Amino acid sequence: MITIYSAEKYTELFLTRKMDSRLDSDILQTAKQVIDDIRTDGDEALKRYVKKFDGEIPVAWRVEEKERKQAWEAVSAEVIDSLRASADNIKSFHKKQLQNTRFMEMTEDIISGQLYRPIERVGIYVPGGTASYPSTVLMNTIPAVLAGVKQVIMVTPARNGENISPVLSVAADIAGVDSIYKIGGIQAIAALAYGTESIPAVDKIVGPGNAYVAAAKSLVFGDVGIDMIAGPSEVCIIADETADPAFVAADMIAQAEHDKAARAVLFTTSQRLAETTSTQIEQQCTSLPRREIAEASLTENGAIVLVDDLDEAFILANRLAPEHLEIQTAAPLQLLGKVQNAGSVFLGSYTPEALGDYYAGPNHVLPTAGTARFSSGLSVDDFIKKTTFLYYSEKALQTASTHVRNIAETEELEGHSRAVKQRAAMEEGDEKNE
Ligand code: HSO
Ligand code: ZN
Repeated sequence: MITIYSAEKYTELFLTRKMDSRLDSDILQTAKQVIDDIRTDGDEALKRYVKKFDGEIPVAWRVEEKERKQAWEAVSAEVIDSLRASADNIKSFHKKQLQNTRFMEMTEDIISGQLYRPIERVGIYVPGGTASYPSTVLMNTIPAVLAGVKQVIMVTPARNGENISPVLSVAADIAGVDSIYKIGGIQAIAALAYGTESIPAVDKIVGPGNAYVAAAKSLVFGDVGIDMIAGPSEVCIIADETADPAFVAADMIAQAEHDKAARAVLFTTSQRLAETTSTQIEQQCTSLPRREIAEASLTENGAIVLVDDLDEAFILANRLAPEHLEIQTAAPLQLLGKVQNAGSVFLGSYTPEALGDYYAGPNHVLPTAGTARFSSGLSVDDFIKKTTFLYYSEKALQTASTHVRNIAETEELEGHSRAVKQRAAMEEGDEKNE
């Protein structure tokens, strides 16, 4: 099912392709229309589009306290317990990302620094349908709450126009979501970005979604912040002969079951591991409930690549810039320094990606499609703004004035130059208020 490639062939097929634009133009056009209409007509347009795309309009958009309370009855004690344990781990990991306002310089004459302030209102998009995950509610909400966001608003489509999935509601309570609205798709992004009579406008929208949601997020970006444009999930595994093929196969399948477009790739120095992993993949897939999806993903997008040595594996992995990078080798920690581009790294045979997806603490909202070259996974920083500040005494300005004026005059911005000159007697001959 999965193909074994040489490093050269893999590079030619997967690493030298021209990147297609990640957003489909028809979808963008539809998204633009919906956004424009909701922006001008508010709730009335929102209703129209919910009816058109989802069929049923919820009686009330907002999930009332009663529904949130009832949701707890519908979720088992074990799952609640595990969600809580996971939330605790995510909290302690992300708490350490918090930074205090800091001073870069502090003398009698010059003070400078950076204020850290939370974004005021954040919208969290949670997909409906099969990709509706409580873990995603925790991963998106917890860093926002820790950052000090005043209002976290979650949106997720109602099932048949009625209730939302109870486990999403419970996860929202555990994570600290303030209010939940039963809307999804482009219309939810538009409503959050611009506000309607019943949906409050937010300052930033985060969370995964399908191609329509991604297109809508890209269109509202600029008016509001967004986290990223998420693509299909990916895992890249670097393994030597010491790796267990059953573990490697299991992790590739775990990725592949997400989506037919998901991508799992193994870079290995061992021919034997390449072959046994391929056999393991076939065997393990037979009993998988999402077999069809996983097999399609592994056949179309999966790859096992033979490399000469681990250095070559890292060259390829860094070019791929995968969302998840697993290192299953004899001494994984010693290789961490070779990682240049990856969303999140999982070290050793007993650190499957699934551990990070659900429980351990690092965020599972990560850059996909090679965007780890220039961006990072979701963190507390995504919910913080940094405002720089500066103080100069009269004396300090005096000292700086020549340099400022020289540059201002080169830019032919005399007003800038005078703003300094007004305050500082420049040289002999210069007079204040000249
Ligand atoms: N692997 C996904 C996260 C996830 N897995 C949620 C299961 N549920 C993207 O990092
Ligand atoms: Zn996953």
